[in-house]
Amino acid sequence: MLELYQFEFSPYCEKVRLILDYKGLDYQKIEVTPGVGQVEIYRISGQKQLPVLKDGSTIVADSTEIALYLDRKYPEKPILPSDPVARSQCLIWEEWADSTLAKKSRLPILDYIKSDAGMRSALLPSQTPDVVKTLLNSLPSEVFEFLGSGIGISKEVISKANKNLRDTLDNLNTILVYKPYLVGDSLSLADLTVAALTIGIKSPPGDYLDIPAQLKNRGIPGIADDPTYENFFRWRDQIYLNYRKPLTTSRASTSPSSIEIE
Ligand SMILES: N[C@@H](CCC(=O)N[C@@H](CS)C(=O)NCC(=O)O)C(=O)O
Repeated sequence: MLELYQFEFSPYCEKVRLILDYKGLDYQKIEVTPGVGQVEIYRISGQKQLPVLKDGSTIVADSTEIALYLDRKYPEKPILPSDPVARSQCLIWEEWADSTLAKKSRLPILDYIKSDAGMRSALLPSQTPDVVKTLLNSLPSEVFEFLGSGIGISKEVISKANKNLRDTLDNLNTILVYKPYLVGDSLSLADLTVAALTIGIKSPPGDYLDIPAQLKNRGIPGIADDPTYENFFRWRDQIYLNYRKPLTTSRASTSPSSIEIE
């Protein structure tokens, strides 16, 4: 079976999970412990970031490489258009989402996480002892405010980043009012990437992510709940409804294991 070395709340890992589900491929998730677990990832893939896919003796790192690999190796339900122009447009959208959309989302998400205790503990590896989670939850958000300002994130910078992200969501929202797919007339890697890369802005409402229930269908206040982007999130959630497989086990029973790679 395919094995996906991952972080549960990583948008790049989510992109690969969405592609795997879309293609109907079975896979096993292996949650990697940040830091120590990544040493082994470096050993097997020559770099330390996740996702990494293991398919028999083949190891593929980087969500784009994994997407291309999966479409080559498992061509049923293709995610890349066969028309060369559409294919190039699709890859340009994908690259835009992986870089620009991800970058525009980063600060607004960080700001949201640091002011939300539930969110902070949700992003810790599931095997983090409860005592550490409780301690982190009990810290007032001013502590995180202070840490934030220590690395130069002022309120003005955050508000500019929020405005930037809003402008981008506005554009996506408008495009999707007029057409159901970002490229051509069928679902492609472009749609799957944009859908997955926005889970941190607002998590999808269903039971897809191994995060506490109270964080589902929630996101950056003032953006996730703004009706201006309703069309975009309806489009995104429909992709989830159509293609993403819901979790089959609860958070408690899928706690991460340390990685084992022969
Ligand atoms: N270009 C990579 C980016 C992957 C990436 O940034 N992964 C993050 C998780 S969201 C990561 O592994 N961060 C840990 C680190 O950089 O050490 C891809 O598309 O897979």
